[in-house]
Formats: sequence, structure tokens, C-alpha cells
Amino acid sequence: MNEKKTKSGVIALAGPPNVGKSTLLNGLLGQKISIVSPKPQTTRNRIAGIVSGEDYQMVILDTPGIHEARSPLNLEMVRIACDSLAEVDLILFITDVTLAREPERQEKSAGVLREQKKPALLLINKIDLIDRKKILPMINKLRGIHPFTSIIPISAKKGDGLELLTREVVKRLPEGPMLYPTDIPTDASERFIVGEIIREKVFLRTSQEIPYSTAVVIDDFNDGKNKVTIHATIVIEKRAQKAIVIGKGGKCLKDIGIGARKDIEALLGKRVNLKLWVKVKKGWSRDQRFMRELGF
Ligand SMILES: Nc1nc2c(ncn2[C@@H]2O[C@H](COP(=O)(O)OP(=O)(O)OP(=O)(O)O)[C@@H](O)[C@H]2O)c(=O)[nH]1
Ligand SMILES: [Mg+2]
Repeated sequence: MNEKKTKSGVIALAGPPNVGKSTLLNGLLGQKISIVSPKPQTTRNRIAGIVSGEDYQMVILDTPGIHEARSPLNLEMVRIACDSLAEVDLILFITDVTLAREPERQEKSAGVLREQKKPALLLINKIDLIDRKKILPMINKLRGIHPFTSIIPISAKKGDGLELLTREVVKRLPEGPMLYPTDIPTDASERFIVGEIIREKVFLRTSQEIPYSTAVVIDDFNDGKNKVTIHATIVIEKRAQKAIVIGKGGKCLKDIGIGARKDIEALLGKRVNLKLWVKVKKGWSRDQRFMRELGF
């Protein structure tokens, strides 16, 4: 029997915070599995999206942004991002048009690429924000920071350049069997994504240090016939933050719940009954044991 040859491999999305790594993962998948916000350091853990074509499979790892970290949580995030690079066949290093104006600032995060000695493509994201004429000079300026295999301008949000990007990635994948069933979009559990969706709504509806002091724990996930009942706790670090997350007359927490429920219903394709609590756990982001419970 003449078996059709397939190509498959693992690809990491890496780069500084906020450049659009998670938006790109969702764009390539055509489905939202990784949370997105205008604030840096949104993604905290590695999450794999599985993009399957007729004769290829790309297992794409979204990673936390690489930044100068000090707190234990942030150090852990950067470690996860750097460790992910060691497991992959190809690295997609992402920058955006704002950062690309200052190539010097990229050199540091590009330093992790030099350690890896792996093929890396550079993606310049958010080209929808600038005049097309400015793209070529930008590409020329960025060539110097690393011997990239190729440089591709994209707009993860609008979908520009994603077909070309897919072709360029598949071209470089080794021949091999499909690594996952072709009908599943991610290796993450529904429970994990639900926790992330709630955390995203906290990122979108609170400010200053609160998003960075927030973790979400799923206490109960009960998948009924027509309805899923979910109990979750939003964990914050200080008493004063609790009042803010709950908001005047409970408004902020209610909005977080409404936004999260809508997205969770879309994810699960079922009606959802979401119950949220807010709990103070002093200094959790420095507590190794609690961080392990969260999956770090
Ligand atoms: N205009 C424009 N905005 C974009 C594009 N891609 C992402 N964004 C926005 O950039 C912000 C950051 O996007 P994310 O996908 O969360 O970025 P990230 O690199 O995953 O960030 P971290 O997880 O914090 O490292 C969000 O407000 C996105 O909507 C794009 O192509 N064009
Ligand atoms: Mg992200």
C-alpha cells in the first residue's frame, strides 16, 4: 500500500510580552484557546494549539513573554518560555511594529535564540497599524539581531500573512506521523481553559497590580446533560484588592462572570452556570506550593 507522506512537528511562539503571540495562536487555529489582553504578561503557562491539515500537523506552543523577571511567578513564566524552546523543531520569534522600531531592545530577548541553535523565523506582527511602505526598512533593520531563516510581516488580528506563514512553517517540518488526533485543537483541558477565560476577564476589567495578583482555581466542574455547572475562585493577594475585584454593589465581579460565562458557553457548546468567589491568599505569587497547585 502506498501510504501518503505526512509532515509534523512542534513549533514555539516566543518573544517579548504583548507582541501578539496568543492572538497568533488563536488566528492559526481559527479558534480561541489562548487568552489575550492589552496588558503585558497575560500568558503564564505553555499551551499547545494543534493545527492539522490534509498532510501536515503543526503543534504550536504559545509561551509567556520573555522579560526581565524578578518575582518568583515571573521567573517561572520566563523559565517556561525558555524551556519550551528546547523541545521544538522550529521557533517563531515574534516582535511587533512598535518594538521593531528599536532593534536594540530586541537583542536581549533574541539572546535566547542564540542559545538554542535552532531554525527561527522572525514575525513582525501588527502591520495593520502602520503604512505598508515602512515594512521593508523595518525588515532590513531587524536582520542584524539574529540569522533568521526568514522574516515575515503579519497581522495576527486581521489574519494577514497567516497563509504564507503556514506554508513557510510546513515546508520546514520533518516528515513524520500526525502527533495528535486531527480533530482536537489543543492539549489543554477544558478546566484549564475555563480558568484562563476567567483570568482574562479579570485582566480586562481591573487595572494596576490586580491582574498580576490574580490566579483562578476551578473548585468544581460538573458536566451535566444540557448544562455545565462551574464553581471557581478568583484568588488575589490583598484584602484591598478583594473589594476592587468585587466592585461597588458587586458590579465588577458580576461583569467578570457575565463575560466569562459567554466565552465558556462558546467553548463548551453548552449552557453554563458559573459561580465565582473571591478569596485573599496573602503573597500567593511567592508561594511555591500554591504555584505548583496552579500547574507551574
Ligand atoms: N492592531 C493589532 N493588535 C494586535 C495584533 N495582534 C495582537 N494584537 C493586540 O496586542 C495585544 C496583546 O496581544 P496578546 O496576543 O495577548 O500578546 P502576547 O504576546 O500573547 O502577550 P503576553 O501573553 O502578555 O506575552 C492585544 O491587545 C491584542 O489584541 C495585530 O495583528 N494587530
Ligand atoms: Mg500571550
